Amino acid sequence: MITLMDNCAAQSELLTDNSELRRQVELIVTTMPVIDVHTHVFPPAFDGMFLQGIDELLTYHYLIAETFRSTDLSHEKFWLMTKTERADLVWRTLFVENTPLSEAACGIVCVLDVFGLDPRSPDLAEARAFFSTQERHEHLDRVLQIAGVSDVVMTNDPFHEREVLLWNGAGHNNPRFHASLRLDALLNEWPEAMQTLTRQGLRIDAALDDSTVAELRRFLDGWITRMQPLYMAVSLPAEFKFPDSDVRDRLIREVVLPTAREHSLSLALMIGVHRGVNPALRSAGDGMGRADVRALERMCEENPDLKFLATFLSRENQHELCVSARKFNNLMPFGCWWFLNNPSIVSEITRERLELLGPSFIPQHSDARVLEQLIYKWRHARSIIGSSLYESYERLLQNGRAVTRQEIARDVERMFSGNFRSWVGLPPESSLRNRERGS
Ligand code: RAT
Ligand code: ZN
Repeated sequence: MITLMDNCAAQSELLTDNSELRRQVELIVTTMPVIDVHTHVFPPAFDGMFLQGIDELLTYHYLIAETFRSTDLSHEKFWLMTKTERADLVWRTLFVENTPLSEAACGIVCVLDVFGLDPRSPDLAEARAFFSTQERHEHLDRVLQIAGVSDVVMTNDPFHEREVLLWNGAGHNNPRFHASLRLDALLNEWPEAMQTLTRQGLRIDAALDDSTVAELRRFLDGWITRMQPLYMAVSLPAEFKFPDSDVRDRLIREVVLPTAREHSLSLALMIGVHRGVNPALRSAGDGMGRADVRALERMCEENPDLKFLATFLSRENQHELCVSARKFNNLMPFGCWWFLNNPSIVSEITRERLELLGPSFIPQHSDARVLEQLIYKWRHARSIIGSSLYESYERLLQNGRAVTRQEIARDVERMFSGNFRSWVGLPPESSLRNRERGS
């Protein structure tokens, strides 16, 4: 029988053997609960936005873009199809007529395999039968448990009609789902946002006079009260400059940053997206470009009392982001975003972050849109983060300093949840759950 003392001794034992070190790193990284700091996943209460099952998985915009690499079908004809027909086409094209080699396609294979479904099936009958018979809440809990995700941060848009209805109604009461207040519509589509807000009865002046600024501040205050977001967020084009002379700059300075200050909320900046590079692809048509990291540095420098989470879409910006984070401790790099979420690039970015920042960053977020994507995205991420971390500990060992299991667990916990919790002020898991139970 293993006693408590044996267990404590094992935790603090120095790991001087490479294969045992690797085994322990893998074990800790695969079992440590993670907070998924940026997703587009919602709980079942968000009617029509809780996406799950094989048809949603296969019509993910990453896979739609890839399907057009291997079919002659026109975009127009594709968009005329029903969701079921689109899913059938994606399956046939990427999984039957071709080998599913890409990261997003391999992810589907992983999900099917986890649920004991045949990834070589000629059609989707078996998978559809399985997913359509899962009870939503039980399935949600099962997926979160398989993925090892303790908490999910949603992307919540106060300009999204369906969401607005939900928040203005019963809201949701799933304690594992947290909101983030997304500001894209306000900061990137100001003319349309102005019209929407005016329709809602706000007094908005295009010249952004003082009373408009006050009205916009009240608008955000109201949403913060309703959603209780963990942070505010915006995605920005590669050309984003700060300071700048456009309306976005004024909105950031006069509305967003003062709101962040007043509510002690971090601002997440996701920089480098080119929206609608190919509009015919709709949601699959966005591209990317290299951004100027100096804009982020200036924002951190001008606002030392505010905290920023940041991620860049271009591989070329990753090293610069690490260096910026060494200069500004109000800057937290997070995730390998979207087109970067491929094993070769995640590995490179994670290693360069470990080398430049130690454990003081958030290695990954899933960006999942469909529930079951959490399974493959986290399985793949854990495997690469584990290898990168093992390399770091092995180098440490070669240099004369072994680590213990306890130290590995401390580092992994910090990167998988601790850094985020302390950045956004989310209480530790146990106290949060107790609070929700009313104790
Ligand atoms: O990664 C994605 O799925 C993108 O479509 C975007 O949602 C991006 O992550 C974003 O949040 O803008
Ligand atoms: Zn996203």
